[in-house]
Amino acid sequence: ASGIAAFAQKQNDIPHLVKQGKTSQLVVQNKPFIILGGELGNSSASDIKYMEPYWKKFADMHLNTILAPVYWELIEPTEGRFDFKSVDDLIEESRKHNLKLILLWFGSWKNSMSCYAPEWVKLNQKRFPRTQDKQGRSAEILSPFSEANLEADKKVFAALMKHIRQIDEQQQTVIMIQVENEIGMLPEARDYHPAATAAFNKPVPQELTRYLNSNKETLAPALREAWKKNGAKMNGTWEELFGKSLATDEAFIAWYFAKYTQVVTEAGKDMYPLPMFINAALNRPNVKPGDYPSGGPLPHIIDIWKAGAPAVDFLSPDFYNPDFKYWNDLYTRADNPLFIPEIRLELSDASKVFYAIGHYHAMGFSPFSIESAEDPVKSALAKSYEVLSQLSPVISVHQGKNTMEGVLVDKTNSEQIVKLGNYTFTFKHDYTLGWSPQAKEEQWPIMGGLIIQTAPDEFIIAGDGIVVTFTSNLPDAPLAGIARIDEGEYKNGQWVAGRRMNGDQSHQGRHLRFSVGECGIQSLKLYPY
Ligand code: N0T
Repeated sequence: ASGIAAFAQKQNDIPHLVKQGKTSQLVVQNKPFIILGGELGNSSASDIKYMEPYWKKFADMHLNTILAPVYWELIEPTEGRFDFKSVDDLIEESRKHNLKLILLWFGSWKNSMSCYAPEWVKLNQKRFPRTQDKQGRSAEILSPFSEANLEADKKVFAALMKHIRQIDEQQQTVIMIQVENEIGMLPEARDYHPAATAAFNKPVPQELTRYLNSNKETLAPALREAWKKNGAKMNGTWEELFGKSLATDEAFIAWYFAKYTQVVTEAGKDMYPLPMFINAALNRPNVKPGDYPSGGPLPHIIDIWKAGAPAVDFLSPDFYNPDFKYWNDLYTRADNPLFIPEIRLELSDASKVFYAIGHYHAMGFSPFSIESAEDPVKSALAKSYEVLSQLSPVISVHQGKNTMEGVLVDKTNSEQIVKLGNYTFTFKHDYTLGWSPQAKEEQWPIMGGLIIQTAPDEFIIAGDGIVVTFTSNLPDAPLAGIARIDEGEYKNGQWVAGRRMNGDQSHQGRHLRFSVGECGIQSLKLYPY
């Protein structure tokens, strides 16, 4: 191979993203990889002994990836002196337990705050300035308007990525990096440090106005409105272009958070270009900027982040909010594949993961504080992950294409229609049958599943607590009958059929069903008539 070809091959070898249809896949060791993950509690990865009892739990739960923090204060206790023991321990244990790692860079910012900055940073506020409120009081948030703050973060992050390359480029245990954590401004919508205010009164950088102008059709609605109102004027201060409002303050700080994170990300990628993403603490409706972590990579300002931080591969939602669909819709875009790095550890996760992967073709899913999982959450998630790990090779083939869909049902939204090929599928919550005694209860558990079309008349359906009926879309043969249903498993990517599901199991040829708690995979062949 020529030098260039060999170089390209080598570049391709490290974990990277590849476009497939409407999404991007994570490719690890040259195979698509679906992240069946869990994120560690914040302090758990600081002591490898503390982790000892949990590795077996992760195996029992069929996790393939752990999301674990790297703490600035631990890896650079003294300026310029790096100690990567905590990272090395984590990589070594993950390898022993056959797990991949997504490292979370707890650097300048962690949930808005800068609590992971080392002492030598915290104690030297003159050199490492903080954000200020309107009264000029400092918060424990490193100001994004300080060159010294940026330099310090850049240096340590670059050192970290260089170290990871040295110890892991061969084995590739580390597959992605989250840069910072839930960046945002509190308790004001923007920084009032004099350096920040000076930037606020300067013209909006051309880099941003140009981006907004050339993307004006696809901007997030609020931003599109603001931009229209301003008449697409290219020159002026933030308030001249966007008006005097908290929303403008937030847009302003978002831009500078994005620029800072961009520089940190680039410094890391210069050493080792793993895929890198940022997570967002979602805001709540009718809460004003400053009352939630403002200026993070939120949907209403996502374009500012895209413009300011192009080195960041994608932006991700952390779910501690209701409205799973609402937020996922906003984070799934042509320029943004969905990954869910955090979701509150609860029973519905076992269903939501099917919907995330089936409907949004998500790259992966990861409940928070995974080491604390106990039954019934633990076993429900374990079952979903087991099924999804069997299915991963099939899912990977269909990711980004129109041959895979997902469903999520509860008592109020108990039915969902899916069209695939020549068929229409009606997915209902299992309790709509009224056959289970629990169907009479006030609350129904959230259930979910996914469907993949593998041939014109053949489908794989996986999930829990769903019942599926079918019709044909052909005008001269509007009905659909079951040719056969088999329960089964994928072993090393090969389908191995188990029971033939007929009689009571298919309601004498009327439906396909997973009763609540019976998570599994069934293969279905239909015929139109
Ligand atoms: C998350 C986690 C961790 C009732 C919270 C969520 C993690 C961070 N932050 O345990 O701190 O590192 O990314 C903040 C959202 C809380 C909303 C609570 C609503």
